[in-house]
Amino acid sequence: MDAPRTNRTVQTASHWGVYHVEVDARGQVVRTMPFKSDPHPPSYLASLPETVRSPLRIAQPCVRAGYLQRERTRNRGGEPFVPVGWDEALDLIAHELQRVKDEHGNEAIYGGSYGWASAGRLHHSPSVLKRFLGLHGGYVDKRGNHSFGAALQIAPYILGRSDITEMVVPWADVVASAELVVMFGGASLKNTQIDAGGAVAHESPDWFRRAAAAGIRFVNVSPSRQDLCADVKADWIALRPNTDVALMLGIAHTLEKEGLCDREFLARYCEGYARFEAYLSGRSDGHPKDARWASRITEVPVEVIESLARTMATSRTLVTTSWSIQRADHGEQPVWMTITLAAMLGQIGLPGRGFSLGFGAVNGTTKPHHDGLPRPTLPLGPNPVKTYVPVGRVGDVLLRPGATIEYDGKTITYPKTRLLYSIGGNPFHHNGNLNRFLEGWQRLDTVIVHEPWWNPAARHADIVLPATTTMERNDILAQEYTPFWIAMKQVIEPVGQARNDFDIMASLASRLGFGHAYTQGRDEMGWLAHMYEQARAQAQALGFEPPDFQAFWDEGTYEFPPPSESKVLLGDFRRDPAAHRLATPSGRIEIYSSTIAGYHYADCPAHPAWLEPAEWLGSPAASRFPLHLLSNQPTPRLHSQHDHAPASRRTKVSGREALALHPDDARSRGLVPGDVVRVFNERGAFLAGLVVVDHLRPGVAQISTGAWFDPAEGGRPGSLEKHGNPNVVTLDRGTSQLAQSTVVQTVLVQVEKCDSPPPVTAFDPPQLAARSSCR
Ligand SMILES: Nc1nc2c(c(=O)[nH]1)N[C@H]1C(S)=C(S)[C@@H](COP(=O)(O)OP(=O)(O)OC[C@H]3O[C@@H](n4cnc5c(=O)[nH]c(N)nc54)[C@H](O)[C@@H]3O)O[C@H]1N2
Ligand SMILES: Nc1nc2c(c(=O)[nH]1)N[C@H]1C(S)=C(S)[C@@H](COP(=O)(O)OP(=O)(O)OC[C@H]3O[C@@H](n4cnc5c(=O)[nH]c(N)nc54)[C@H](O)[C@@H]3O)O[C@H]1N2
Ligand SMILES: [Mo]
Repeated sequence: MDAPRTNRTVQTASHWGVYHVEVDARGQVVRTMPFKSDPHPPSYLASLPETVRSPLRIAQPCVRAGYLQRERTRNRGGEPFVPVGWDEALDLIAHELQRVKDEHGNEAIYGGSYGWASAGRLHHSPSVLKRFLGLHGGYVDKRGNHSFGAALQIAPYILGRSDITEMVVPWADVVASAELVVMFGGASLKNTQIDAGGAVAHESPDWFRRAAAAGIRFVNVSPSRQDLCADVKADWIALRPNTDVALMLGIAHTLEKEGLCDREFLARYCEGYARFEAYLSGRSDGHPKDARWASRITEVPVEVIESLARTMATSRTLVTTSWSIQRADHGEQPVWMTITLAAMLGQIGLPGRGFSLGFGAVNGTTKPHHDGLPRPTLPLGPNPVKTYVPVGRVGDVLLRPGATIEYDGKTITYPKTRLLYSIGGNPFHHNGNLNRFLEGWQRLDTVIVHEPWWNPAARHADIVLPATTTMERNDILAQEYTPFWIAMKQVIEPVGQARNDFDIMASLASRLGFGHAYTQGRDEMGWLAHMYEQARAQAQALGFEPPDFQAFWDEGTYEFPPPSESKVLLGDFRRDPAAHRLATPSGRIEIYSSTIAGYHYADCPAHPAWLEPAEWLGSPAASRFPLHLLSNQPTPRLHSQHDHAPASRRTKVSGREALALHPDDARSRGLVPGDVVRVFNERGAFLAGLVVVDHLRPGVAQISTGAWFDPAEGGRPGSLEKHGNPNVVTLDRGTSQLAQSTVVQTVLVQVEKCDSPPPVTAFDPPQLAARSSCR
């Protein structure tokens, strides 16, 4: 880049918004300005500019001291790091990748690297890693995701499709057509700040206001009143966590009992309702799922359940279920039961009504959008290794190589992993039961991480390479639900010795003899132009007219014209179910699935059902651990990203992540706001700063995810976590044998005062050692 003498303004973008950065002649960030088309830019827009030069940036490649001595001490997270040169680090990695491949085969390499990384279509770290490892002979990949993994796996059996983010009704249709919106898990405004690949325009606050002005009635079914924006003055049904299916069954039973079901819809569009109805009525198991039964489980009064059922049946109703509800034990069931309940109401396929999964879980899914707009894309290439593991089971894989599990109707065998390569994700953020996970992690031969910052992922690696951030490179934003292609331009030179993930992989590829196959002779701008022109040709074939790459890059944005009509979820199917058969065996919505029946899974029966979660307020464990812990997405950051930025640190309480309790629960424990509390169960313990709130139901504790994992004794599984990372206490079992997805919302804890809390060290860089001192 040239070095200009005056301040410049450069456009770049993140998962949470497009912005302009003003930089001075020395390359210092002066200020950031939101994108002109964004009515409500998020509060933490400036987090990246603020942290780009943080003292926590990794200055140069580093190797764990014990690893460098080839002792394989397996004390990851508990040792200093030795700074090394780039060539030495790259040689070390290339040799190790070759050794593992030669001695153990490519199945010993785990490359399913999970994580949100950065926005941008070229420098998407997990993609550049997979392209590289594929050419190295392959890697074990992951299946599914942490966000909506249970829905992803069960939806094909119900609807014959797995495009979960398309199973959302657009806001405009809701405002135009719905009278009643019943939201299981609410639709917290904070979640719409972001979208994978980049939120461009934040419009949700306006939609809530329009919905309120249209007189639409909202019902927030959640342990937290804050899950729905105050503007819509929602009725709040504060059920016990993880009991949504029981409540839905109670509503369904009332509909049946009072003759309020749409029988015609069920007969014409659904398969197997009668078998479900036998369960609902209790004929098949002796337990009628009536409102009284549901009330005992959910603690929602019988009258509330019955009256809600009646209103739902007599209104133009939309039922929505948040992704959080399926991130729990038996998370497949709320998804199935949501669709079943909507089918009983008979409004599926009508504009603004029916059901939605994850309405408002991210920014874009409630917006009208073109189907399948082309996007500039870096090809991943083939992966010769066919072994894969469900993403939530990675810790289990590391601990139990050779074990078999059931997964989606198949038996899979865990591989023996020797080397784990992780870029663009934070395993000490996304995995459940971190103490058990750390035990598995310590069994690996080698862990390689690229990170911009000394965060928990970097601190628990053997070899750490400093990665650039978005501000230090060029890229293109092209998110599925935005009509924009946005140029993301390099704002500053790479900080310290940081390199782009793509360039790091290219250097490794050339050491391993497939450099050209990896780069195909293109550098960063070469790839961007190539990816852009390919997408442009596809767009032209669809009748759009994006300019050529240079013109796009100079202009900075291309906006697609809006779609001419808004799609109605399952609208075609409703209009003509024969011509638009679903891809299920019956061609219809399967309320009973013979395919799932054939799997004989006790934890995922053939129709939606209430199955007791492993831990909940109604279980025996609640006598020892009487609080259900909810760990929701954070307001001031994206997961663990920029936890070290001022926007996130301002929200800490007594230096730790805030844990919210109902006043009764605080009082009965003698706790006052600002106390440092110890939150614990049999799996672990963490510290947090107490806040006392009236928006939670009693018996529920709530903490945001994303506090950087900060164990009192680095590297030792089971030590006290000092900063407030909820995954120290969460479970790491699978939702069921069908989806094997994550269950982090299913967890009971106890909370007590911590009188002499150790200081938080999450934001102190690790100790660096000279090579000689560790011999
Ligand atoms: N208890 C609990 N746990 C949860 C959840 C929950 O609700 N409760 N939610 C789950 C869900 S839905 C999700 S999606 C996951 C999220 O889990 P993750 O996606 O793993 O979380 P992030 O903090 O976004 O991690 C991204 C990492 O990539 C790094 N990074 C950013 N840009 C770059 C880059 O260009 N190069 C490199 N090399 N690195 C980069 C960031 O510094 C950060 O460390 O967490 C899951 N975990
Ligand atoms: N600002 C910000 N926004 C984000 C993210 C972020 O990190 N920061 N992450 C994004 C990602 S990756 C994802 S997957 C989505 C996730 O979107 P969601 O899964 O919808 O988000 P959460 O905040 O985890 O959960 C929403 C609410 O569900 C409620 N809840 C939890 N358990 C239950 C239950 O058993 N029953 C009921 N009825 N309610 C329950 C909690 O009160 C919680 O506040 O959010 C995205 N949005
Ligand atoms: Mo997610």
